[in-house]
Amino acid sequence: MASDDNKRQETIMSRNLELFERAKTTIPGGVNSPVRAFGSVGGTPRFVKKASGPYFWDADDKRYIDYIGSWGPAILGHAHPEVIAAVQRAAEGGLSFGAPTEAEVEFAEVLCSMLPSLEHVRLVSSGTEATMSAIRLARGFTGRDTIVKFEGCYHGHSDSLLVKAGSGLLTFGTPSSGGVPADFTRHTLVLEYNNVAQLEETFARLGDSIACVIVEPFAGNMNLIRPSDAFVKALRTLTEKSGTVLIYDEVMTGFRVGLQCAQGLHGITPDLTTLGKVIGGGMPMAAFGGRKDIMNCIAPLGSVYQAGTLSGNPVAVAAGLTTLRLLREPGFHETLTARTRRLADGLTELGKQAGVALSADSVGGMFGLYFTPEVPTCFAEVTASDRDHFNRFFHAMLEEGVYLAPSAYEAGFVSIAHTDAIIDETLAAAKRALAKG
Ligand code: KE4
Repeated sequence: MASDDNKRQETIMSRNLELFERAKTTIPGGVNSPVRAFGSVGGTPRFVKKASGPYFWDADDKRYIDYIGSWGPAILGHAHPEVIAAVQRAAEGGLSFGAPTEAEVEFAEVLCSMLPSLEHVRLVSSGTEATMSAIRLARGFTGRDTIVKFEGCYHGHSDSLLVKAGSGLLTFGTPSSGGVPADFTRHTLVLEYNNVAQLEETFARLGDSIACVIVEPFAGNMNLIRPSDAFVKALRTLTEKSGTVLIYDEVMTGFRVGLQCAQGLHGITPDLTTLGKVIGGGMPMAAFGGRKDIMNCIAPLGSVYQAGTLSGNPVAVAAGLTTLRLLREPGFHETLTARTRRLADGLTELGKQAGVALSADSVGGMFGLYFTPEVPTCFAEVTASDRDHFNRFFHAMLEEGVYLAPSAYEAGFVSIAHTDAIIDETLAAAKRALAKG
């Protein structure tokens, strides 16, 4: 006979499960983006009913402390009243015009004022669009075809980026997704993140034929992985020397790791930068920009075509402008960074106390949690972590009302609404979750 609590638990699962089963009848896998399906951790996705500040409530009104925040955008916490009000005001004037507006000019000016490397910027609607366009632009500007990315980094789902490392040390990639012709990835070189020697060898042999290097300046799609100082320096030095465009993909790190993004922390000026997530505050908004001489190649000025029906639409711009204004308030990033670091250090300490091989790291408002004794430095080390233990921990935390990224290979995100008390509550939950083994 199921106890009342088990019955309640089953009832809770039945509402999310019911929605998941229903979703699968019309949406592939029941989700509109694969990672949401809990494929990596198993179990039933939680269907969000509403969200506010650091919390969301699922279809059965169970509250969770949310450490995804829409995979980064919700840096202010969900449904910030000033963002909601700005979106409502903008919407009352019309949702989208397919014509320029003053608001998007102001938004471009704000982005260029906040990020010195942006001399010109073009607004788009997703990170995928931003990176796809930046790569096409780099190829058009240099007249070269070869591009370099790093294993474990994700830059959206455009064809030439859905590629896995070739078999040999410097062999070109092969498609990592169905539906991508081998021809579409044969110009893509996949190297190892933080492998300076391999990067140097690649440029020694192929430098003059490489159009661009695209890199996550702090990787967040193979969990959080920091670049070494030597790697950061080599990326800039080698690309500068060979006339290769250095693209900092800051879709995730942009205004998340600091007010001047990862490039500000690195002291590096990339040639192009892609942005997304935070700059839209949860609305479909992304951007690519950088050196004017490169941006002058984009249509209608130059031959590199790029376009978008909803690019720069006033509602997304209103959310972005308000978000960027609020995160510029004095002390915002210092507070966010300190709280995120307290979470990471607290998790590391709990792992030690529980005798578990667990480590954690953080940069600004993003963190990594690894079931490995040491913080990993590359994709191979991340994949060596104890994924089964992570999955048990993930579900134990879900039961505790804490929502982590549903994959051992994703970073987590803290918002300014995650107070010290909420970090403490999370650590107390983690202690109980670790005790379950
Ligand atoms: P979108 O097309 O999903 O807006 O952005 C693609 C993208 C580009 N560059 C970086 C560094 C990114 O992290 C992303 C998207 N990040 C994932 C999170 N791992 C989005 C979540 C999802 O795919 O549902």
